[in-house]
Amino acid sequence: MPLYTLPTISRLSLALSLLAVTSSTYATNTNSINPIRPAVDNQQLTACLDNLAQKGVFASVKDIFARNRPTEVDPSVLEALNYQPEFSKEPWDYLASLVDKERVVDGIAASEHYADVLAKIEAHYGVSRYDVLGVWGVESDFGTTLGKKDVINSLATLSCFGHRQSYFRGEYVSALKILKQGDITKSDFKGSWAGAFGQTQFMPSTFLQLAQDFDGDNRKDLVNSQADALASTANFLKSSGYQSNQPWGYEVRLPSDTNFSNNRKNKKLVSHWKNIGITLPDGGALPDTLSSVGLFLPAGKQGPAFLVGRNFDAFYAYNASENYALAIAHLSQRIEQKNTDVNFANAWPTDDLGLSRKESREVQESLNLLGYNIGEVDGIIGDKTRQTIQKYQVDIGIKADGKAGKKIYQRLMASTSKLREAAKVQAKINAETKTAVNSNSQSTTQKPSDTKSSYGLSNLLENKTLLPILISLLVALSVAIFINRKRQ
Ligand SMILES: [Ca+2]
Repeated sequence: MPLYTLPTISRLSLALSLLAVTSSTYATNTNSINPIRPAVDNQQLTACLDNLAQKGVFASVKDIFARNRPTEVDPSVLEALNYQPEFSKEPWDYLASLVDKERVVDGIAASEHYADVLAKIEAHYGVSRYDVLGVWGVESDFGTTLGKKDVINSLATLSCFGHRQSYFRGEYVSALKILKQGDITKSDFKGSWAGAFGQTQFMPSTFLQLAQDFDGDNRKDLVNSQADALASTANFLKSSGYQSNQPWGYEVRLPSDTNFSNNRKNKKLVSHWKNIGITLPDGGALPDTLSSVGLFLPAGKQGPAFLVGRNFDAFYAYNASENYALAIAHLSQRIEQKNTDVNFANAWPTDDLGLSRKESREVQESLNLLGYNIGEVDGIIGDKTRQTIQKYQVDIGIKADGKAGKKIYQRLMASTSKLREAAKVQAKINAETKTAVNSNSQSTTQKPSDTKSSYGLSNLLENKTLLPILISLLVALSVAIFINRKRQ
């Protein structure tokens, strides 16, 4: 979500309050939000909106305000506002889910599918198509994850309750202006709990300043039009100081005998960094593609190191977080290189790396198979998943840190391999039975005896391939029941 808004609004303080559930990827996972239910009621909302209706700032949107007044508080929005993360997230965990193989593959496909419009945007705004794709992929997973909260209802609630009412009232007025202009319809106006919406996840005030109509239909439709959304992202980056034909920076190798501190804002000539012994990861000389760069060390001197320029700062402007900016930079580069290996040349300083979304889904599925109630399998590691991992760690007698990394992933994969195999077989049987039933119900000539499923228990027992799997399933189920009993 871009936090580039009116200069009178403190982006930093908002950033601090929003960072906990910063990108839409996390904000939409309500499973991960603690149930801190504020004491508010619908009558208070009505009284507050009556009061707002009298304020001058709402005068220009009086009619549209009256026609779209919510009557009920959305408590989940206030829970999200008050959310305090229970577990800290290391940079390698953050990067692993935002820049995984799946997202790079999707980005490469998007670069080909939208090649024509991306070329036009690149020519018009002077912003690399890969940088636009990097933002698009991180913000909304290439337009597939836009958020489900009604923006008007969320902003009405946040304008009347909570600790950011003044800021959100400005966004509420902006959202009503967008509705009045007809750029976004009420039914399309869905987004994160904080009101960021569309494929670019713009806040309403950012939309009013920077959204573009690039497909020429006289609507700035950041929900349905890829051309509008991608052009708006390019326009945002350009207005944040993006320099054409410059890379965001590059990964480097530091000399081992020198101390360095993390300070990307302290930009110096490339020659300065060369003179103190910094090279490319393979030992090659730093390129002269950027004149002035700063050193960014996301995990200190021992982890990956980067020299970054002005365009990295433009990514940062989108969401006031250096790791967020690195996610965009990294995704952009891997899409451009068509390289699905998302590891950096220098390893992160940990023996327990983060998980891709696929691995996170497998962790959740495995916990479900073992009888833990993980809820929705969404590949998002929120508090609920980590609390469940803690329970599992207690049950098997290892350190209960709730950490969702490669170590717990490998352990779960090993202990549920038979269960997952059996679940796959069961899913296949279900699918084939369904197909058989469908095909039989469509046939009018078939005899009743033909409709009998070929997967009855006797058939299963006769089937030499399925029998060992069935036995494995029974053994694995016994293990799951054993663990369950131990927990109780
Ligand atoms: Ca348009």
